[in-house]
Amino acid sequence: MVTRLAVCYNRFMPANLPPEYHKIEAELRTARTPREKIEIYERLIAVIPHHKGTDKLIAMYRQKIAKAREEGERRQATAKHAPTCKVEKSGAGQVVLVGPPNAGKSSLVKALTGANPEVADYPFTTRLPAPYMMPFETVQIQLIDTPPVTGELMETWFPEMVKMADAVLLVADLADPDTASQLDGILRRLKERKVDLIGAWTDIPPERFPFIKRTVLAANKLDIDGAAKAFEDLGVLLETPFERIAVSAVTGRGLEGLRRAVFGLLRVVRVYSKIPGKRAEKHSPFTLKLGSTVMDMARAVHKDFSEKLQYARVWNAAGLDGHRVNRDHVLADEDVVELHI
Ligand SMILES: Nc1nc2c(ncn2[C@@H]2O[C@H](COP(=O)(O)OP(=O)(O)O)[C@@H](O)[C@H]2O)c(=O)[nH]1
Ligand SMILES: [Mg+2]
Repeated sequence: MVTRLAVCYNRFMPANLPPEYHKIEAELRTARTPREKIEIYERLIAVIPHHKGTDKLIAMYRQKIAKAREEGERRQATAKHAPTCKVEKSGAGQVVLVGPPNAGKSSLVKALTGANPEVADYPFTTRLPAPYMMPFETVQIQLIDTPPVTGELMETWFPEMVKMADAVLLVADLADPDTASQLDGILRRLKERKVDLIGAWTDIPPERFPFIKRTVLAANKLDIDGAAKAFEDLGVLLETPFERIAVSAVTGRGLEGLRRAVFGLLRVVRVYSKIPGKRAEKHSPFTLKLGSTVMDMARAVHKDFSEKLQYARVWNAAGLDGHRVNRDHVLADEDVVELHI
């Protein structure tokens, strides 16, 4: 067996592989699960210099990845308890990060939430989904940091978790020239598993909910040389047109815009309730679905309120200044509402 392997490797092995290659390759000896093997094959492909002399070697690893993936799927299908990863929702909405290894998902979560997820410059540091709360003005949005995925390497629970989330934050790596094709691979794989990621302002036909997820693309590592050009190219190369926001988890550039875009994905309005004769409580809004009415708000406040509701008064930046509105008046983001029973 050992000799056969050696022969096989020699046949494809170009002479000038970098030292990391051999270090990573040595890890194969201890890899047990298909997932562990795929991780190592992907890392090997990443360090192999791409040129004519290495084509065969890369092709061989791609074949091995495909094989290991089939093996993994077979094992999961026959496993008694397939792993699930359900994250309890909290805050104004749940947004799951999706992206290839090393794109900076954990770094972004850290920069956006102030929390401390594990960050490392080697891929696959994050192994399980982990929720963190991101403050945005007066609300908190739940961000889920996730293990990296690729078109080849996606655990069966991953698409299920995306299905449960309210929206997706896709992360691209401006330092990686292959990032667009990596993202396309991820999108394709999700589609195979019946999850479609779409641009933020596309309408979702109600009968297909919840397998279509509004998505914004954070193109990370804006601080590196050539990032502006890479950002432009990404717009051309990506098959699906998402709203793209260039950010740097390191310098913090673009993060305010990203927070707002993530909030926009949720399609909710924040409304502040006001007691007659008192000032509005501007720090703890009710978050309601976009299109909600005064009556919906009354229901959210208290069941009794909705039964007895007569009218409401609304204050907002658009010019309502305590105007009287009826029960089916549609509320806007940041309206201050006084319910009258
Ligand atoms: N230059 C630069 N490096 C970054 C940025 N964000 C993350 N990184 C680096 O990219 C590597 C991977 O980051 P990590 O957050 O662990 O990526 P993940 O695998 O997607 O969670 C680490 O070495 C980070 O320090 C960024 O905005 N700029
Ligand atoms: Mg990570």
